[in-house]
Amino acid sequence: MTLATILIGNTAQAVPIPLRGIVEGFYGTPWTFEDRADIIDFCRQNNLNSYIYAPKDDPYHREQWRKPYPADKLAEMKNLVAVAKKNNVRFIFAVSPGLDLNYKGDKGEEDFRLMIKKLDAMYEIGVRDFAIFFDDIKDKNGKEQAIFLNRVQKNLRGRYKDVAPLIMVPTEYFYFDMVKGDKLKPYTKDLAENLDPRIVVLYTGRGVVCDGITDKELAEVNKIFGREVGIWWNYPVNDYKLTPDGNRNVKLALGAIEKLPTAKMTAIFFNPMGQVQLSKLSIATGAIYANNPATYDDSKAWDKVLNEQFGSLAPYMKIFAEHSRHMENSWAKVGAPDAIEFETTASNLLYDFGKKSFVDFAPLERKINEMDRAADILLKRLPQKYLAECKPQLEQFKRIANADRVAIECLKAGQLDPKLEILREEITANEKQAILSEAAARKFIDDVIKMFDDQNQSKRKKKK
Ligand code: LOG
Repeated sequence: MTLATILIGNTAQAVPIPLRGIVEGFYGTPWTFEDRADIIDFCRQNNLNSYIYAPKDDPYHREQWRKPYPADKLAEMKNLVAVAKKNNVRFIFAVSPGLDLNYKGDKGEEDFRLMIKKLDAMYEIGVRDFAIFFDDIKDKNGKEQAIFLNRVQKNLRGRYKDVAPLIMVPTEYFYFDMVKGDKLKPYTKDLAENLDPRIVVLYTGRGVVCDGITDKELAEVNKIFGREVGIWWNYPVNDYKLTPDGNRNVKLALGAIEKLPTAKMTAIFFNPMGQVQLSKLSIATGAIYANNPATYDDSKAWDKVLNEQFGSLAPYMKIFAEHSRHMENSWAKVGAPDAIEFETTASNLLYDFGKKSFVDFAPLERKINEMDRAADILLKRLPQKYLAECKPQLEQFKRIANADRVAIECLKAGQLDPKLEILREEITANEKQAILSEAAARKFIDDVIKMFDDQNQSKRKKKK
């Protein structure tokens, strides 16, 4: 310890997570090479040291993993690897061979050879970090996967002294899928028992997309695998919020990273949205976390990053982002609730309505006006690179604010204006491409319409 570090005094030293960065691991249109170069530069600026190349819908990464990259793609990759090197960011090249990988016999030997050939080609263009992922596949042979990975690792590290330990994702990659009751499921048991202890295992938490990981939960999974596992964190990724017609990136995850462990750990990778620029908001908070988990404060980090990234537009961006940070469906749940203050103000108002002689609409009206104004300003002044990624959502935000205002007018008038139902139809139609504030500002419209419907129904009943 130097004198300087001692003199800093009692303030705890920052302990960054050794491997920290981004995993381009989502379904849907992969980022472009320009996007990736930009995000690697962003990594350097935010002291993130790794980028994993693993776009599910790059055929050469998964469905046709055996095929070598054609010359033009390889040239782009080579450039990117150079950009990463210049920025001091590890470029981790991943293959997902599990859809049809053979382990045994001649086919097994052939596939092993093809995998090595694929990775060798990447070594030649400068890649020194490799990953093999087995998520989202049917095959669950833990032992064979382990043998395969051990062999790949041994082969590469045998020939190249400068290759980092392999990184892998299991087929049972979230805790609730690894166990049944208090027992390990056979796949996880076989994998954990056979996998070279130097290979880095990534997992996603108790679920695929879940509301945080505690130190205790992480310790449990470390125990299962007999090593310090790393985290593949599924926020801000938004590929699973599917609309009926299959749109993937309709809800933007603009919140802060939150609820992650403070205990020492080995790696964390954030899986981003298809929207590369807007992913930087939550990932920059993740970078603050990853550089010092023990002192991380999500709401402070969020404010800091909003200011850094959006300058004078930060207050408006914050209003918008507050309504677009919680991600939830039947199996996924992550991110702070949307617009908590709006929600409580609106529910209190509806609770009071009809019970009290005086209801104060002003607080909610103020919020609605702020939303409307923020949407206008952002639509007008947000730089094009951001606007290109959130115009439908901003327009939807404005529609919702507008309908909320009409909903309040209805409450004041004591009757439902058919206009509100028309506005809601318009919003519903646009939910094919833009969703936000489902449990707050968007919900208020439904709540008001329902309230009048219920009233009318009970009136009708009374008449009968
Ligand atoms: C995939 C990932 C996807 C994410 C969110 C992992 C390890 N794999 O359910 O590619 O982006 O969930 O939809 C996943 O998370 N599978």
